[in-house]
Amino acid sequence: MSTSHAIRHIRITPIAFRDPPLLNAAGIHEPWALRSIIEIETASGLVGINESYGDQPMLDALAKAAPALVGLSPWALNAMEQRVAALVAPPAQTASEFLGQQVSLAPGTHVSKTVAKVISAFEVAMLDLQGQLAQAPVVDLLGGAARDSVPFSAYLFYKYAEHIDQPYAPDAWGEALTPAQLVAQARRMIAQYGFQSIKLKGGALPPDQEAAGILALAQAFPGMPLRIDPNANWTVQTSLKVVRQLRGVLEYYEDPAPGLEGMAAVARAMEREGDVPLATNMVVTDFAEFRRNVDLGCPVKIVLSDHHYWGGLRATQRLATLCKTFDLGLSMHSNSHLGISLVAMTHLCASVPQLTYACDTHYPWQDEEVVEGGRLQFEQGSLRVPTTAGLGVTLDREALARLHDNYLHCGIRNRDDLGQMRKYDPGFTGRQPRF
Ligand code: GKR
Ligand code: MG
Repeated sequence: MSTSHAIRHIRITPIAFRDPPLLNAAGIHEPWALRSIIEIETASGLVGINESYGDQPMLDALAKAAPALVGLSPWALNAMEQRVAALVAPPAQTASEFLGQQVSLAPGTHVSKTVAKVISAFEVAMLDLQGQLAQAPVVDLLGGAARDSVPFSAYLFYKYAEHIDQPYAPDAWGEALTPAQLVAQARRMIAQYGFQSIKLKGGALPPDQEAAGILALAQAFPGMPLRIDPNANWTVQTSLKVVRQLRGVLEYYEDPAPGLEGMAAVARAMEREGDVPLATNMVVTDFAEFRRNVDLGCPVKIVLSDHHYWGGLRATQRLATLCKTFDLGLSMHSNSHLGISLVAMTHLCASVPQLTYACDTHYPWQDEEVVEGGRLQFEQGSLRVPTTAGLGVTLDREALARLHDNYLHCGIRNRDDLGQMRKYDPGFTGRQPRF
């Protein structure tokens, strides 16, 4: 390939966008969510883009690794991976060891994931460049589309009506703390996006109240697949109590109890009762943990992957092959994100034949965008797989400048749901499992 397409420059722009006061096991979302926008420019003037985490350690790692890409061909993904791995310090502990210290809701923020996250951040932007060079959508570079649209689920959260800091006008969703308010939230989200399955972020309110929320959803949406995810904030005993309350209602049970051992204990007890499969984005978060799950006889039956921390789109395809080998289901986890991240997920999911469940997305909770043309449009809960070159989205430079300005002024540099919750409740310990 001609050297004129060699990588000349990498730009990383941190951004912040409005995020509602969503409750979870760790506490509550801060008013601003952070992301980074990655631009890889070739000598010929092409620009490949991507979106990833925006916490300070990630920005530092991206800045450290970026110079190593200069001079590489956009096709040289393996060389990029080697250079990143050589530059970014390998973790001293595994993700599980980190998780053991403090249950975290966002494996993507662990330092144990830094190499995989940086590789993913650059890989997607390089695939975008490859697509522009080949005049092919990214999904074609991944082997072609197994489906032409990708289904997502309605991702419900318990929430307050407004942020305690009140940095901007309250969001339009209002409070959701009761089953009736939760059903109203679901109705609104489904009317707007057409989702055909529902996930409830739990682990925030007492488990009986959350079980009542799911039962109210089951009544309001008969036949709709339902999931609950308390992010390991329940003991094994509580997990079993809740799943019994929800017998016959759940499609899958996501991360009820802490650790692979906790999940295995829940699975063993449920097996005797022929209950729902367990899913995770907390205890199978890399290939080493995948192996541990296999060694334990696969208590976790569904892996919720996330290309942002699994090492990219190609690594997630490898994970998909492993899931098929071990007869495990596969779907996708999400964090607060914008359109570039969502469209990368869409290309990936289109390329994975055995995607077995509708994917998570926080997208309805965001009201800003960084891509030209504004917010992506769902049709009946699904996103069409782009057919134009590369990712099929381009940066809206004005929006990027505005969101970067948000970042400069918001004062947040690392996600801190626990610290934010302490503003509402100074005695909040964040102890997990809490229930
Ligand atoms: O956004 O509060 C949140 C979620 O709890 C997120 O942090 C989790 O990583 O959505 C995620 C999950 O499924 O665990
Ligand atoms: Mg989860």
